[in-house]
Amino acid sequence: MSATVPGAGGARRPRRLLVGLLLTLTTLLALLSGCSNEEPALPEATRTADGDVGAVSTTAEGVQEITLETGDDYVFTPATFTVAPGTVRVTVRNVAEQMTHNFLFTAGTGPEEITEQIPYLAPGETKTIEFTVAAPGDHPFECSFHAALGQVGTMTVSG
Ligand SMILES: [Cu+2]
Repeated sequence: MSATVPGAGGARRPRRLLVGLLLTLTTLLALLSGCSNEEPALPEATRTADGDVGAVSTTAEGVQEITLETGDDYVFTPATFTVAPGTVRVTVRNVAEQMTHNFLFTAGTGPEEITEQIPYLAPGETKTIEFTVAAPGDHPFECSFHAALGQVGTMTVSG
């Protein structure tokens, strides 16, 4: 009779240990996956963009213009901007001393296909593309060389 009491207590203790271990493992896994998820999504720009970077302006002909900047990092500045349906002229300036980038709209992600792109933007180069958008919504873009490192952005076309 009395032998079953310590027996039951002894069986409970390992189970508590196991639960504790599982909780620790779960917490560790959550921390680890949280880190690896956040790192590419929040790259830090190592430079300060000029005043003419990032603002959408409209020419007398109604063309919407914007200049993005990139450098020796994995960031477009700005990474997000909004235009209205119509003609858009995107200039990308690479102020890097070492890094080559490119600029293209991520295939199959936006509400319409934009095939205009800057396939290669060497350090110090500035290139411009022009295209027309009609479909409201988010049009994701990327530097395909560094998309996995978080060099992505979104052009939103307003409705
Ligand atoms: Cu890049």
